[in-house]
Amino acid sequence: MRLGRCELPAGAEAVEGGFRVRAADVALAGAGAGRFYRHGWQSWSEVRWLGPGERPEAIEPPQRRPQADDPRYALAARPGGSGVGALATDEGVLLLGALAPGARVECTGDGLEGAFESGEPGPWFLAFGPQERVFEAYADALGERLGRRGERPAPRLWSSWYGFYRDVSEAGLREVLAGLAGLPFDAFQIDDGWQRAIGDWEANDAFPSGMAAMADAIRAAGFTPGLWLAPFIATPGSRLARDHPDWLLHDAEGRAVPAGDNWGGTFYALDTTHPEVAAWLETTFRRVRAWGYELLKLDFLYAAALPGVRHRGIAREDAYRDALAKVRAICGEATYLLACGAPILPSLGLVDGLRVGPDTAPYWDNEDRRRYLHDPTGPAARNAVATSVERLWLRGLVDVDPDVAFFRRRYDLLSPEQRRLLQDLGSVAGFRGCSDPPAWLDAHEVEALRAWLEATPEVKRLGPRHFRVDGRSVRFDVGS
Ligand code: 9PG
Repeated sequence: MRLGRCELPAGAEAVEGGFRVRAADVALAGAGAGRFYRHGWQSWSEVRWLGPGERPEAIEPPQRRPQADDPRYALAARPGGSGVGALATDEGVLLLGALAPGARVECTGDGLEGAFESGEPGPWFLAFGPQERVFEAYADALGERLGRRGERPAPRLWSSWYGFYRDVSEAGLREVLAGLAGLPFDAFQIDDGWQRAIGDWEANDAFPSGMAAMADAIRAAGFTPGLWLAPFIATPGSRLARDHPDWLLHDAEGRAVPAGDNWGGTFYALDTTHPEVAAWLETTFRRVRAWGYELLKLDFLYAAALPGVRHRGIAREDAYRDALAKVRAICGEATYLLACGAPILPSLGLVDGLRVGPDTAPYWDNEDRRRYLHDPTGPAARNAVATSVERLWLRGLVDVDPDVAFFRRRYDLLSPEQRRLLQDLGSVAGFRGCSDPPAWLDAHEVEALRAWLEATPEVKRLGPRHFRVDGRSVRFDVGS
């Protein structure tokens, strides 16, 4: 048996839509040159079909941008991606995907090589055929192995982020709640800005009535209360980091592992395998649930899977999945968990929704960062579209969140066509989110937003990035 032009690895057995094999590493050689499906590590990391022989330049400065992609492979010699890779030649698409966390797949030039970072054998899925079919078969195999969620329609979500950014307050959000009356949103999610510090998950002074009162107000307005947290990181100024420096993930030299730069400085990862961190996570999530929040946007999750020396010596993506499973167990099955900045494979089966691209923005491109720093993960509508559309195959395993669409023209630099593209992406993904403060919308824009939230357009896939949405041809091509 062969897989396109490649020889099947020893021990491979035929399964629905492809083959399975258990191995520490798998090599598929002789496929010929082709385009390589490069699957970035976490929600924000780039996903793109590289041209034959194309090798993207390292994101600048290398290894100091852990929030963009897996820092462990920032300087890898060969193009590669997280969990899954595919090679498209004239004959078809060859796919090699892990069915467990902790694997990387690289392009050799005329084939694919996959390996589990731990060096331990693990399950792989292999397939050859038309692009849509091999990814569908892989998704089915992943669902069987890691579990499926997101079988109900995704909640239509209002989020505070792309309207107010960190500048949220009880007074401001109460005004928004009043303005949203009658609009068909399911959930209202307070984003970053409510907390005392990253690590100190208590209301700050902008929320004088406290977070439980805020949840009550949201429910009274007819929406499911939602709240943003970044549970696996801390800023150095937080009480958490000051009182418990030993809770941070450390490297072999004993230095705290930086997880990125934001909030005016470097922030750090927690060692979620530390028993005291596990206990603190339990207290934190019990408190947030007791406040009345039933949708939790969990952000910067990749931090729990960064390379480092852990209290319990398990593979980093297994440590992440363990921590996430604990969060799920504490919150219960009924809580909607929306993962963001999250390693993709290790989140499957545990979360209801998953952000599948970088942040969108009320502007198209972030060209300086994209071109000069080789970083395609900066906030920009273009970047969000480019990566999200390459992860639509995850639908059916999880709600696929391509980030919000805009309806406002105020504080917005998008052209009508670009605004429309984001709206269509929400429709195609089946996940509709918006951050527009209703006070910024004129009557026409409110009606467009209402129609979009209510619609269930007929969507047909015509090509990898080409769709028909209610009879209109929509192409999610973003140019270079
Ligand atoms: C809140 C936001 C919103 C947004 C998330 C996430 O430094 N960074 O690289 C960086 C990346 C993403 C990011 C913020 C900073 O956005 O995706 O929806 O919740 O956090 O801070």
